[in-house]
Amino acid sequence: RKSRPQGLIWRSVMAYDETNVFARILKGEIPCRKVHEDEHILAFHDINPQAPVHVLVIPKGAYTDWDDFAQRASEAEIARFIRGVAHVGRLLGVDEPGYRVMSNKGVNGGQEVPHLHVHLFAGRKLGRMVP
Ligand code: IU
Repeated sequence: RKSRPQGLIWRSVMAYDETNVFARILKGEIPCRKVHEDEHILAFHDINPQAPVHVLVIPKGAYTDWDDFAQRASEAEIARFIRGVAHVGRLLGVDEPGYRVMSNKGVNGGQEVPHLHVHLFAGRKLGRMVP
């Protein structure tokens, strides 16, 4: 029985679905309400907001989820993404009195779109998260 390609190669070839809706937004095939864009990230309003401010921030790189990103992205990419999310919070003017950042991973995390995204919720005092 042939052994399966291992680790990074297998993941990078097999994991990412290039037809997912956020890939199509990145390619400009589907419109979005853009908040911020640079070479590395895109931020846009969630189509179904769960708070007065509900923005999604995505890296432009082809990463399926938080774990894929942690495993394959360079430290520079990871740093840029985290700084990008915080930058978007300041652009939106919600860094004070604050916001919540969340990323769902996989079936049990409730992830619906298989391109890494961070939800930024703000605009009111948020309740405790009840799993
Ligand atoms: P999740 O973490 O994968 O469950 O979040 C996906 C989010 O993407 C969810 O909040 C949707 O409302 C949002 N979304 C969107 O903004 N635009 C779309 O075309 C689709 C989903 I499909």
